[in-house]
Amino acid sequence: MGISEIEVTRGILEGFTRDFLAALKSDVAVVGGGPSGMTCAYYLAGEGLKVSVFERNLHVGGGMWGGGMLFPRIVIQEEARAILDSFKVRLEPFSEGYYVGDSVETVSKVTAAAVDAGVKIWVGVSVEDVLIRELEKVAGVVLNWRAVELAQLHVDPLAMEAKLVVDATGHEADVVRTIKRKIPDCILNTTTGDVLGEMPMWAEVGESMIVENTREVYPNVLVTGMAANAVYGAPRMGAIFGGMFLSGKKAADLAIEMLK
Ligand code: 48F
Repeated sequence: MGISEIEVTRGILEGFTRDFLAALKSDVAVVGGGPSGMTCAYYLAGEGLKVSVFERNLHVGGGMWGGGMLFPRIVIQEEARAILDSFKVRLEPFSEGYYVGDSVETVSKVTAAAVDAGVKIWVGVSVEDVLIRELEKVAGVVLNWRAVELAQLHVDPLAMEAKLVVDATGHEADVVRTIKRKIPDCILNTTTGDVLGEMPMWAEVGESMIVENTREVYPNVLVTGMAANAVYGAPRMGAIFGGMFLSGKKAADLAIEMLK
Protein backbone atom coordinates (compact mmCIF):
# COMPACT_ATOMS: atom_id res chain seq x y z
CA MET A 1 0.00 0.00 0.00
CA GLY A 2 1.23 3.48 -0.76
CA ILE A 3 0.34 6.60 -2.62
CA SER A 4 2.50 8.68 -4.92
CA GLU A 5 3.00 12.40 -4.42
CA ILE A 6 1.29 12.89 -7.78
CA GLU A 7 -1.81 11.10 -6.50
CA VAL A 8 -1.83 13.32 -3.38
CA THR A 9 -1.55 16.38 -5.62
CA ARG A 10 -4.35 15.15 -7.89
CA GLY A 11 -6.63 14.48 -4.91
CA ILE A 12 -6.13 18.00 -3.58
CA LEU A 13 -6.50 19.80 -6.90
CA GLU A 14 -9.54 17.81 -8.05
CA GLY A 15 -11.41 18.25 -4.77
CA PHE A 16 -10.63 21.95 -4.53
CA THR A 17 -11.45 22.68 -8.18
CA ARG A 18 -14.77 20.83 -8.02
CA ASP A 19 -15.86 22.79 -4.94
CA PHE A 20 -14.56 26.13 -6.24
CA LEU A 21 -16.43 25.70 -9.55
CA ALA A 22 -19.60 24.76 -7.67
CA ALA A 23 -19.32 27.96 -5.59
CA LEU A 24 -18.95 30.30 -8.59
CA LYS A 25 -22.63 31.24 -8.32
CA SER A 26 -23.91 31.35 -4.75
CA ASP A 27 -26.95 32.70 -2.98
CA VAL A 28 -24.91 34.53 -0.34
CA ALA A 29 -21.23 35.45 -0.03
CA VAL A 30 -20.28 36.12 3.60
CA VAL A 31 -17.07 38.13 3.94
CA GLY A 32 -15.30 37.36 7.21
CA GLY A 33 -15.39 34.22 9.34
CA GLY A 34 -15.76 35.78 12.79
CA PRO A 35 -18.68 34.94 15.10
CA SER A 36 -21.22 37.09 13.22
CA GLY A 37 -20.28 35.82 9.75
CA MET A 38 -20.18 32.16 10.79
CA THR A 39 -23.52 32.43 12.58
CA CYS A 40 -25.11 34.11 9.59
CA ALA A 41 -23.73 31.46 7.22
CA TYR A 42 -24.91 28.63 9.51
CA TYR A 43 -28.54 29.83 9.51
CA LEU A 44 -28.52 30.50 5.76
CA ALA A 45 -27.19 27.03 4.96
CA GLY A 46 -29.79 25.57 7.32
CA GLU A 47 -32.43 27.00 4.95
CA GLY A 48 -30.84 25.14 2.04
CA LEU A 49 -29.15 28.25 0.60
CA LYS A 50 -25.78 28.07 -1.12
CA VAL A 51 -23.35 30.00 1.08
CA SER A 52 -19.64 30.72 0.96
CA VAL A 53 -17.59 32.30 3.75
CA PHE A 54 -14.42 34.09 2.61
CA GLU A 55 -11.80 34.49 5.31
CA ARG A 56 -8.44 36.07 4.66
CA ASN A 57 -6.75 34.34 7.61
CA LEU A 58 -5.91 30.63 7.56
CA HIS A 59 -8.53 30.07 10.25
CA VAL A 60 -12.07 31.23 10.95
CA GLY A 61 -13.11 32.55 14.37
CA GLY A 62 -12.03 36.18 13.91
CA GLY A 63 -11.52 37.97 17.21
CA MET A 64 -13.13 35.28 19.34
CA TRP A 65 -10.21 32.87 19.93
CA GLY A 66 -8.44 35.14 22.41
CA GLY A 67 -11.54 35.98 24.49
CA GLY A 68 -10.84 39.11 26.56
CA MET A 69 -7.22 40.24 26.56
CA LEU A 70 -6.03 36.68 25.81
CA PHE A 71 -8.06 35.15 28.67
CA PRO A 72 -9.93 32.60 26.52
CA ARG A 73 -13.43 33.24 27.85
CA ILE A 74 -16.36 35.16 26.40
CA VAL A 75 -19.42 36.67 28.05
CA ILE A 76 -22.86 35.89 26.63
CA GLN A 77 -26.16 37.45 27.65
CA GLU A 78 -29.44 35.56 28.13
CA GLU A 79 -30.93 36.79 24.81
CA ALA A 80 -28.21 34.97 22.84
CA ARG A 81 -28.24 31.76 24.87
CA ALA A 82 -30.60 29.87 22.56
CA ILE A 83 -28.21 30.42 19.64
CA LEU A 84 -25.23 29.14 21.65
CA ASP A 85 -27.36 26.19 22.78
CA SER A 86 -28.03 25.27 19.15
CA PHE A 87 -24.24 25.03 18.68
CA LYS A 88 -24.05 22.92 21.89
CA VAL A 89 -21.65 25.43 23.50
CA ARG A 90 -21.51 24.95 27.29
CA LEU A 91 -22.18 28.15 29.22
CA GLU A 92 -21.70 28.79 32.90
CA PRO A 93 -23.98 31.31 34.67
CA PHE A 94 -22.00 33.91 36.61
CA SER A 95 -24.18 37.00 37.02
CA GLU A 96 -27.92 37.41 36.60
CA GLY A 97 -28.72 37.03 32.90
CA TYR A 98 -25.06 36.53 31.93
CA TYR A 99 -22.94 33.47 31.15
CA VAL A 100 -19.28 32.70 30.54
CA GLY A 101 -18.15 30.37 27.77
CA ASP A 102 -14.84 29.01 26.56
CA SER A 103 -13.81 30.94 23.44
CA VAL A 104 -11.91 28.03 21.86
CA GLU A 105 -14.84 25.67 22.40
CA THR A 106 -17.20 28.27 20.93
CA VAL A 107 -15.18 28.85 17.75
CA SER A 108 -14.75 25.09 17.24
CA LYS A 109 -18.41 24.23 17.71
CA VAL A 110 -19.74 27.11 15.60
CA THR A 111 -17.32 26.16 12.83
CA ALA A 112 -18.29 22.47 12.95
CA ALA A 113 -22.00 23.34 12.91
CA ALA A 114 -21.57 25.65 9.91
CA VAL A 115 -19.59 23.05 7.97
CA ASP A 116 -22.16 20.35 8.78
CA ALA A 117 -24.95 22.67 7.64
CA GLY A 118 -23.24 22.92 4.23
CA VAL A 119 -21.35 26.22 4.42
CA LYS A 120 -18.29 26.37 2.14
CA ILE A 121 -15.38 28.07 3.88
CA TRP A 122 -12.52 29.54 1.86
CA VAL A 123 -9.54 30.41 4.02
CA GLY A 124 -6.52 32.44 2.96
CA VAL A 125 -8.83 34.32 0.56
CA SER A 126 -9.33 38.10 0.73
CA VAL A 127 -12.31 39.89 -0.73
CA GLU A 128 -10.63 42.89 -2.29
CA ASP A 129 -13.57 44.31 -4.22
CA VAL A 130 -17.19 43.65 -5.22
CA LEU A 131 -18.84 42.96 -8.57
CA ILE A 132 -21.18 45.76 -9.54
CA ARG A 133 -24.15 45.72 -11.96
CA GLU A 134 -26.49 48.47 -13.17
CA LEU A 135 -24.11 50.90 -11.43
CA GLU A 136 -25.78 50.41 -8.08
CA LYS A 137 -26.26 46.74 -7.34
CA VAL A 138 -23.62 44.48 -5.88
CA ALA A 139 -23.58 41.13 -7.66
CA GLY A 140 -20.69 39.23 -6.09
CA VAL A 141 -17.19 39.36 -4.67
CA VAL A 142 -13.72 39.84 -6.15
CA LEU A 143 -11.13 37.47 -4.66
CA ASN A 144 -7.42 37.15 -4.28
CA TRP A 145 -5.13 35.05 -2.12
CA ARG A 146 -4.21 36.80 1.11
CA ALA A 147 -0.60 35.77 0.44
CA VAL A 148 -0.67 37.69 -2.85
CA GLU A 149 -2.05 40.73 -1.04
CA LEU A 150 0.62 40.56 1.70
CA ALA A 151 3.43 40.12 -0.81
CA GLN A 152 2.04 43.09 -2.75
CA LEU A 153 2.29 41.13 -5.97
CA HIS A 154 0.49 42.59 -8.96
CA VAL A 155 -1.81 39.64 -9.69
CA ASP A 156 -5.31 40.09 -11.07
CA PRO A 157 -8.14 38.67 -8.97
CA LEU A 158 -10.90 36.18 -9.74
CA ALA A 159 -14.59 36.60 -8.94
CA MET A 160 -17.66 34.75 -7.70
CA GLU A 161 -21.29 35.75 -8.18
CA ALA A 162 -23.69 36.02 -5.25
CA LYS A 163 -27.24 37.33 -4.98
CA LEU A 164 -26.35 38.95 -1.66
CA VAL A 165 -23.07 39.90 0.03
CA VAL A 166 -22.77 40.09 3.83
CA ASP A 167 -20.06 42.34 5.25
CA ALA A 168 -18.94 40.50 8.41
CA THR A 169 -15.42 41.91 8.38
CA GLY A 170 -15.50 43.22 11.96
CA HIS A 171 -14.17 46.60 13.06
CA GLU A 172 -12.88 47.44 9.57
CA ALA A 173 -16.23 47.15 7.73
CA ASP A 174 -13.97 46.45 4.79
CA VAL A 175 -16.58 45.66 2.13
CA VAL A 176 -18.70 48.73 2.83
CA ARG A 177 -15.65 50.98 3.01
CA THR A 178 -14.38 49.55 -0.30
CA ILE A 179 -17.72 50.33 -1.97
CA LYS A 180 -17.66 53.90 -0.63
CA ARG A 181 -14.03 54.38 -1.68
CA LYS A 182 -14.66 53.11 -5.20
CA ILE A 183 -18.00 54.88 -5.69
CA PRO A 184 -17.59 58.07 -3.62
CA ASP A 185 -20.94 59.45 -4.83
CA CYS A 186 -22.88 56.41 -3.65
CA ILE A 187 -25.30 56.95 -0.79
CA LEU A 188 -25.19 54.30 1.89
CA ASN A 189 -28.32 53.57 3.92
CA THR A 190 -27.01 55.57 6.93
CA THR A 191 -27.98 59.00 8.30
CA THR A 192 -25.21 60.75 6.31
CA GLY A 193 -24.95 58.34 3.38
CA ASP A 194 -21.39 57.58 4.50
CA VAL A 195 -19.69 55.19 6.95
CA LEU A 196 -20.16 56.78 10.39
CA GLY A 197 -17.24 54.95 12.10
CA GLU A 198 -16.94 53.01 15.33
CA MET A 199 -17.38 54.73 18.72
CA PRO A 200 -15.23 54.01 21.81
CA MET A 201 -16.18 51.14 24.12
CA TRP A 202 -19.59 51.13 25.81
CA ALA A 203 -20.62 47.50 26.09
CA GLU A 204 -24.27 47.94 27.07
CA VAL A 205 -25.10 50.43 24.33
CA GLY A 206 -23.00 48.65 21.71
CA GLU A 207 -24.80 45.38 22.42
CA SER A 208 -28.21 46.99 22.35
CA MET A 209 -27.58 48.76 19.00
CA ILE A 210 -25.92 45.99 17.04
CA VAL A 211 -29.07 44.09 16.10
CA GLU A 212 -30.81 47.27 14.93
CA ASN A 213 -27.69 48.19 12.91
CA THR A 214 -27.78 44.84 11.12
CA ARG A 215 -29.41 45.74 7.81
CA GLU A 216 -29.04 46.32 4.09
CA VAL A 217 -26.62 49.21 3.81
CA TYR A 218 -26.24 49.24 0.02
CA PRO A 219 -28.27 47.35 -2.63
CA ASN A 220 -27.63 43.62 -2.05
CA VAL A 221 -25.13 44.26 0.78
CA LEU A 222 -25.99 43.47 4.39
CA VAL A 223 -23.79 44.38 7.31
CA THR A 224 -23.45 42.29 10.48
CA GLY A 225 -21.40 42.05 13.67
CA MET A 226 -18.91 44.71 14.61
CA ALA A 227 -19.00 45.94 10.99
CA ALA A 228 -22.64 46.96 11.58
CA ASN A 229 -21.70 49.13 14.56
CA ALA A 230 -18.70 50.55 12.68
CA VAL A 231 -20.90 51.54 9.72
CA TYR A 232 -23.66 53.03 11.91
CA GLY A 233 -21.45 54.91 14.40
CA ALA A 234 -22.15 52.74 17.46
CA PRO A 235 -19.77 51.78 20.29
CA ARG A 236 -17.56 48.71 20.49
CA MET A 237 -18.20 46.30 23.33
CA GLY A 238 -15.12 44.23 24.06
CA ALA A 239 -15.37 40.64 25.22
CA ILE A 240 -19.16 40.41 25.46
CA PHE A 241 -20.17 38.45 22.38
CA GLY A 242 -23.94 37.83 22.48
CA GLY A 243 -24.62 40.66 20.04
CA MET A 244 -22.37 39.04 17.41
CA PHE A 245 -24.49 35.89 17.40
CA LEU A 246 -27.80 37.80 17.49
CA SER A 247 -26.63 40.06 14.67
CA GLY A 248 -25.45 37.10 12.56
CA LYS A 249 -28.85 35.45 12.97
CA LYS A 250 -30.67 38.66 12.09
CA ALA A 251 -28.55 39.09 8.93
CA ALA A 252 -29.50 35.53 7.94
CA ASP A 253 -33.21 36.21 8.61
CA LEU A 254 -33.07 39.38 6.49
CA ALA A 255 -31.22 37.60 3.68
CA ILE A 256 -33.73 34.73 3.69
CA GLU A 257 -36.58 37.26 3.44
CA MET A 258 -34.85 39.15 0.60
CA LEU A 259 -34.17 35.96 -1.37
CA LYS A 260 -37.77 34.75 -1.21
O1 48F B 1 -13.38 40.67 13.79
P1 48F B 1 -14.34 39.54 13.71
O2 48F B 1 -14.34 38.54 14.79
O3 48F B 1 -15.78 40.20 13.45
P2 48F B 1 -17.22 39.98 14.16
O4 48F B 1 -17.86 38.74 13.69
O5 48F B 1 -16.89 39.83 15.71
C1 48F B 1 -16.27 40.84 16.45
C2 48F B 1 -15.63 40.21 17.66
O6 48F B 1 -14.66 39.26 17.29
C3 48F B 1 -14.95 41.22 18.60
C4 48F B 1 -15.91 42.09 19.33
C5 48F B 1 -16.86 41.45 20.30
O7 48F B 1 -17.53 42.43 21.02
O8 48F B 1 -15.89 43.27 19.17
O9 48F B 1 -14.01 42.00 17.88
O10 48F B 1 -17.93 41.26 13.94
O11 48F B 1 -14.10 38.76 12.34
C6 48F B 1 -13.96 39.44 11.11
C7 48F B 1 -13.20 38.52 10.17
O12 48F B 1 -13.22 39.08 8.88
C8 48F B 1 -11.96 38.83 8.26
C9 48F B 1 -10.95 38.96 9.40
O13 48F B 1 -9.76 38.26 9.11
C10 48F B 1 -11.72 38.34 10.56
O14 48F B 1 -11.46 36.97 10.71
N1 48F B 1 -11.80 39.81 7.18
C11 48F B 1 -11.70 41.16 7.31
N2 48F B 1 -11.61 41.74 6.10
C12 48F B 1 -11.67 40.73 5.19
C13 48F B 1 -11.78 39.50 5.87
C14 48F B 1 -11.63 40.68 3.76
N3 48F B 1 -11.53 41.81 3.03
N4 48F B 1 -11.69 39.49 3.14
C15 48F B 1 -11.79 38.33 3.87
N5 48F B 1 -11.83 38.32 5.23
